[in-house]
Order: sequence, then C-alpha cells, then structure tokens
Amino acid sequence: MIVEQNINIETIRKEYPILQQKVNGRPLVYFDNAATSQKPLVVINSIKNYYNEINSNVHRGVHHLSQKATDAYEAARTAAQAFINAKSAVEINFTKGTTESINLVAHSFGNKFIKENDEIIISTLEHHSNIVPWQILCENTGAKLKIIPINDAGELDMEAFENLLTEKTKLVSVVYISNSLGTINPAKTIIEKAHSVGAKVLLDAAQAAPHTPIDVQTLDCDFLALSAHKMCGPTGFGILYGKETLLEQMLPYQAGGEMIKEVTFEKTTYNTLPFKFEAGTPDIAGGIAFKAAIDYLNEIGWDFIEQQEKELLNYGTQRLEEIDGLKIVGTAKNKASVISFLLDNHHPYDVGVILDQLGIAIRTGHHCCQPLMNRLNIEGTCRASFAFYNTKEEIDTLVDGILRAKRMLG
Ligand code: 7TS
Repeated sequence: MIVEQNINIETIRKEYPILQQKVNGRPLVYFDNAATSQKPLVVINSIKNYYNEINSNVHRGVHHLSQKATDAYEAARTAAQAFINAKSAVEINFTKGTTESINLVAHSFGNKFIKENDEIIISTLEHHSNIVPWQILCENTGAKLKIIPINDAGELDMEAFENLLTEKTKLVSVVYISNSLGTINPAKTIIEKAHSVGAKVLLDAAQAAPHTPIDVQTLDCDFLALSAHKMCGPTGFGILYGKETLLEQMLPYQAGGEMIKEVTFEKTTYNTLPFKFEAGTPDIAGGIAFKAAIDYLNEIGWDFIEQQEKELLNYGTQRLEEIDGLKIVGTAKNKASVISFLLDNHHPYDVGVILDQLGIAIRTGHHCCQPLMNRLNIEGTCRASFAFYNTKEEIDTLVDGILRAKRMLG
C-alpha cells in the first residue's frame, strides 16, 4: 500500500514543474497550499493552448474562433456545476474568486434583502473577506453583525450559535474549513439551524474545495464561494453558486456589456442568469484552466486526495508535537490538512525566514484572520498547509528545519 502510494505520488509530482526546483540550494518543500496550490502541467498547458489556438472573445461572435472559445468557456460552467452538484448551470456565476463572490452577495443580496435592524451572523474563524463586506453592508443599511464564538480548540460554539439565531437573522455567512486553523465546521447543521429561522446561508468554501467533495444540494446552502487557485487552477478565477430563485431576485453586481438584454437611454433590461452577474469580458483562459483543474482533481480522485491529506495531517501533527516548545494552534477534532503552530516565544516571521533559507515555504502571520488572532491572544502563527502532492519526507524536512530554527533562535 505504502509502496503503491509512493509510486503514485512520484508520478503525480512529476506533473508539477515548479516542485522540481531548488530554493536556496535545497529541494523546494511547498507547504503554503492554503494560500495557493501549485498547478499541474495540464492546467498550465490549457492556458497556453487557449492563447495559441482559440483566443477570441466569448458569447458575441459568429466566427469560428469565438464559437470555439465560447464552447470551451461554457464547458467550464458545466464542469463546475457537476463539481459542486448544482441543480442547474445557471446557478454557477463566474467571478474572480471567493472574495469577489462574497462581495457580490453582500452587494446584490444585501442591498435587496437586508434592512435596518436585520441581523447577519458570521464566526470568529472568518477570513477578512468574509468579515469586511458584511461590515460595510451593515454600515450602509443599519443591520447588525453578530459573531459565533469559538472554544480554545478552534471549534464553533454551536450552542452560542443557536442562541444568536432569531427571526431577525437574515443571513449566516460562515467558513466551511478555516484557513488559519484547519477546523472543519459542521456546515450541514449550521445550514439546517439557520433555515429553521428563515435565514439564508453563504458557505465560504475557499479551503473546502481543494480538500473535500462538495454537494450543494445535500448541504442545501443558498450561496457558496470558492477560488480556482486553491484547487490546482488559475489565479483570478472562481465561482459564486447561488440558488436560482434567489439569484433571479437579486440585482446586478457590476454593469456593462454582457449583463444586459437591451439598452436604451431611457431603460435597460438585464440578461438572464448567469450572465446577469458577469459584466464585461471575462477571464476566458482562466475559465478554461479552471475546467482543466476540475478534470484533473476528478482524475486523481477524492478517495486518494482525502486519504493522502489525512495521513499527512496525522503524521505532521504527531511529528510536530514531538518538538519541545512547539505548540499547535487549532486542535479541532475535525480538521483539514492545515497545521498552525508557535515555537517557544519566537516570532512566527523569524521561524518562517529560517525555514525559507532551507527551501521550506510556510506562511507566517495572521492569515487574514486578525479577529481570530485577537481571540487567541496571539499576533499570528506559523502555518504549514499540505496538499495531496506533499510527502511525509517533506514533513521530516520541516521538522529538521524547525529544530534548526529553534537552535538558531536560542
Ligand atoms: N476565504 C478563505 C477561507 C480563504 O482561505 C481565503 C484565502 C479567502 C476567503 C479569499 O480567497 P481569494 O481567492 O479571493 O483571495 N486565503 C488565503 C490564505 O490563507 N493565505 O493567503 C490567502
């Protein structure tokens, strides 16, 4: 089993040119996958092939190239629909990524459905992109923002969440998997409880999409946001899933070409879904590369991805816990392959710089979760985040690097 897995991993890693390089004279160990994953050749080549062979603007042209580009771009929508099991392809809105998807909901859903004294619930675990848009919406409308607390392990306090829910709650917007701590939230329970008071739910699936299969119909979420670049796809591309009935009622987010049906100086009518939310020329190459990433992940297979990442998480946790003076931050029972840690009283930045000298890429800082860091009474953490193409040998290298940092920092 182990031998077979090693063969698979080596074959998989050959697909990533970037992983073959040395950094500071050492083989690169890339453990910053939560920030962005690396890209396999099939994804890189899909961008090159698009520009070499079918580059053209989409949706409007009658000519050969435009039709080819439109077909390839729209195939990404169908692939994304299948990837999250949406009922209809019109429920897939292409965006720049999770941040834009959340802003779209805050603007288009918020300005239509959120009024003074309504309540929006988020959690202590949120990334800034799932905090600030709601703060702005609350400022503009007079709505109130409520925060689900966490316990010291980094798990949501579900009892407190239930107590926050009232008939005033219009939206619950929570992260599915925490980027800072790796906590996997009980998304289905959150959605059921929110629906019981008539609130809608947005799931920030930026960190869930690379680690676990997503089924929006089983989850029954109203909105879901994700970014292609965290799941082996290109930067600057992502989706907002929304239930068709809700999207139909929402106003456009940005205005311009593509999102209109007819424009006169007196009145403009809007295009049908999903184009209503897609003003302007999109990132066509990005969409095509996103489909290549989805096809690639499906080919690797979720059983393999989940098994491999679970083993890396367990092994990494066990090895890091052996280090005297190292404290893992975020010890939820249900965790994805993200390990945040502190080493003695050393600043995470200093640890990160020494590891970088050894060719090991981790992330240090608040990971765009300053309110979470405040709750934990820390400035930030060192964060190692694993993807299925990482290996236990790389974790051994990380452990050696941390021991060296410990010696150097005294
Ligand atoms: N939500 C979560 C949970 C995230 O982890 C991120 C990015 C975002 C939203 C924003 O995604 P974007 O693609 O629109 O930028 N997280 C991180 C990170 O952990 N380190 O760098 C980016």
